[in-house]
Amino acid sequence: MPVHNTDVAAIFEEIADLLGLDGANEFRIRAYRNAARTLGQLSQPVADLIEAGKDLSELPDIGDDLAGKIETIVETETLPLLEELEDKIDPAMVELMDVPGLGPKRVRTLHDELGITTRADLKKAAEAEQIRAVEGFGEKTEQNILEGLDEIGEERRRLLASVEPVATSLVAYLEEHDTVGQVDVAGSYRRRKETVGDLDVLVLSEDGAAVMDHFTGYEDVVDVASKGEMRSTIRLQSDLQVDLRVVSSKSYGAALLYFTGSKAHNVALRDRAIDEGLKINEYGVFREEDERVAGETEEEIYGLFDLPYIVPELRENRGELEAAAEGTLPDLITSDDLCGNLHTHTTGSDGRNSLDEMGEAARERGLEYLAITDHSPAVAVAQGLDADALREQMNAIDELNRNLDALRVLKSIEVDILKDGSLDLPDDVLEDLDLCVCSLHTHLGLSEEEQTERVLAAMDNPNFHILAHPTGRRLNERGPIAIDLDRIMEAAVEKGCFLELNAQPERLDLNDVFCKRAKELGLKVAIGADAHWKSGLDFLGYGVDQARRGWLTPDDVLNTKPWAEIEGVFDR
Ligand code: DGT
Ligand code: CA
Ligand code: CA
Ligand code: ZN
Repeated sequence: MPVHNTDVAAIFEEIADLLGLDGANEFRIRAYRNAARTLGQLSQPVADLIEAGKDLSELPDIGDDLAGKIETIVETETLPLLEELEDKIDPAMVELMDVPGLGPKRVRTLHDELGITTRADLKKAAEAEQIRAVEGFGEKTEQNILEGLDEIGEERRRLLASVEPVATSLVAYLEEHDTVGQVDVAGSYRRRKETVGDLDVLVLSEDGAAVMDHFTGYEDVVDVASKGEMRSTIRLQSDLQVDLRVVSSKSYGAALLYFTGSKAHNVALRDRAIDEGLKINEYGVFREEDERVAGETEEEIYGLFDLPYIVPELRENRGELEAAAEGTLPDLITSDDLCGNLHTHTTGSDGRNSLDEMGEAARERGLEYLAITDHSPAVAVAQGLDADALREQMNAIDELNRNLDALRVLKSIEVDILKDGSLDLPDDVLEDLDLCVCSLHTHLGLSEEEQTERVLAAMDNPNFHILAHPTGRRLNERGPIAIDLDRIMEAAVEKGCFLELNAQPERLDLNDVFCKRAKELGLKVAIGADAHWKSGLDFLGYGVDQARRGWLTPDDVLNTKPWAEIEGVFDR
């Protein structure tokens, strides 16, 4: 895999941040930032320059030392200095930079003046009004910090995708034990929430003590916070907390239902129980005098309330109990229903695999069609395609399609919506594409009114088909932009456009709530992997998870249909 200019720039930015946290001198920090900027604006891959024997120190802001470092990064994908700094700086301080308004310099000052190293310290100091007293800060900044902390939360929540391999290994380990009959990861993980606070694991066994010894002996455990026969809590190397409960078969369904949650779903179900003179808890459902009437399976418990089984993804008390009672639960989409992907990058812009490689990967995954959507020129760091380069790619796609039978590669582009609502490529080339995916990547700070008008104006172009990652959020990094999605969704229905559910684990944008809203408006959603390398196509599954949480059926999703059936909708 070639190292991109953006990768090198990211390492330099990271070094600059870490040097800032370390209290290094300003000139040294700025040297790395300037070099990162030079790399970001370079029109040729540095890897190619090096291969051609060019002297990198001739580039602006790159001296001999940085030129050498760039070569090391291109060769090894990392830098000893970066690793040194990562070892030296407390990761909690690095995380403090996620608080909006806090850069390395301010984090360093707060550390030196008030001894702040964690989000909890920061919150306490802000609430005690200590921050306003530090030079360079003030009441307003203190207020912003508190609001920022609220926004991102005190604890970092994990991306579902990053927790999945950890959970899978743990389950496999627990299943190895002789007395274990069943293992389930309940909680937000089972509901497939986009982020997870901790793991709530249930184990079916009649020998709690033995299971707990096995559990706390797992090689990935770094801390045992509590250990009992029925319940233990541990912390894994990745800092993830796991609550484990051992349950016997007569209560297993009740425990699974209870610990799957959500809390709001549990409370609503408990209210139904009270109405019927029943008591429901994690041990079972009971009539007066503690007579057990159900508990072994979830189906049995829902059945007691005359309800069909409700899948975990719907258990958020957003109308699922009512729908279940009326018999109108949606028949949710599954990964098998998807037959194409409408958002894919290649080495044509910032992807890591070639057109042919991405085609092959799509075929291996059984997809029937794959839209190639490289960036347009406005995304300079991604070295977007201009009209000529796009025409060239379109020819390459024709050629590829001649050699493929099971897969159809579609000509497309992820074209930037410019500030005035025009699209970043001329209409005559956009017209010749199969479809056009449109994105906001710049001017994300416009007011809600301006941003909404910008997108509405863009939708007036008949070449506009799908609005990609509509709110621009990046989980744990950046909240949604200010934009009136209700207006945009209504306009999309009217004009025949669509919105994407971008399936990248840190985007998942549209989110579950907006998916449900789209469905209510009769707007179909396109699930797009936004794959930048081959296995990026597997992100589609995370998109499907959120689509299910958003009540979507196969009919509510554009790319569950064969290309022949949807081709026409892109002819506005
Ligand atoms: P998380 O860990 O923050 O991503 O979210 P959850 O949903 O996994 O929540 P967690 O780990 O605090 O608790 C697991 C489940 O246990 C939760 O989904 C529902 C149930 N639960 C926890 N606390 C309560 C409660 O106070 N009342 C009821 N009815 N259920 C609760
Ligand atoms: Ca949990
Ligand atoms: Ca928990
Ligand atoms: Zn993209």
